[in-house]
Amino acid sequence: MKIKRTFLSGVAGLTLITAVALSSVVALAAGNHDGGHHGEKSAIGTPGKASEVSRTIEIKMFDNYYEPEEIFVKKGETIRFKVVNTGEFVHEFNIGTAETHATHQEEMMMMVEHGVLEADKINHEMMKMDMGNGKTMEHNDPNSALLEPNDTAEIIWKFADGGELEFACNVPGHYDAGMMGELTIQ
Ligand SMILES: [Cu+2]
Repeated sequence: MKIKRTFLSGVAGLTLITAVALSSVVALAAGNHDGGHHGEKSAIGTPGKASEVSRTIEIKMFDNYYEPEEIFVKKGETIRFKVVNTGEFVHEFNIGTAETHATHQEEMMMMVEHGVLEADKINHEMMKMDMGNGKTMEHNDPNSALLEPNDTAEIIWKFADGGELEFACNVPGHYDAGMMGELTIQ
């Protein structure tokens, strides 16, 4: 048992070193070409073209989970997501990473604090308000849809060749309640 564990941790250690080395190369490359934020977006994927859609995946939102609970896509595949909120609360379908979701949850907490987002209602007019720094709380990122009960949305998304992605609802409390799923690129 002891030998096995040492062997395993050795392999894990090597993998970690390789991963770190690779990710710094990727980070450098991204930094050279298009800078931080954009590089981060392209790791998630990019908005897709309708003409390149290979399949449609229907996503049902409930309080507080999705159906399906997991999504599998192919490298570089363009998917049309048809999202419907069958719950009684506002929900989001957002394609990202654990990291981008954490950041987004803070922003959505701010939306709740400002009364822009209520449990079952989105105050669209308030979203357009200037926050005093030229920024608004508008919520129209191409990788996400924020829906009131019975609302539907369509997202066409082209995935990259890899990455550990998650789809999630960043309405405060929902992610922690389990409203997220793994998105695997095969
Ligand atoms: Cu939700």
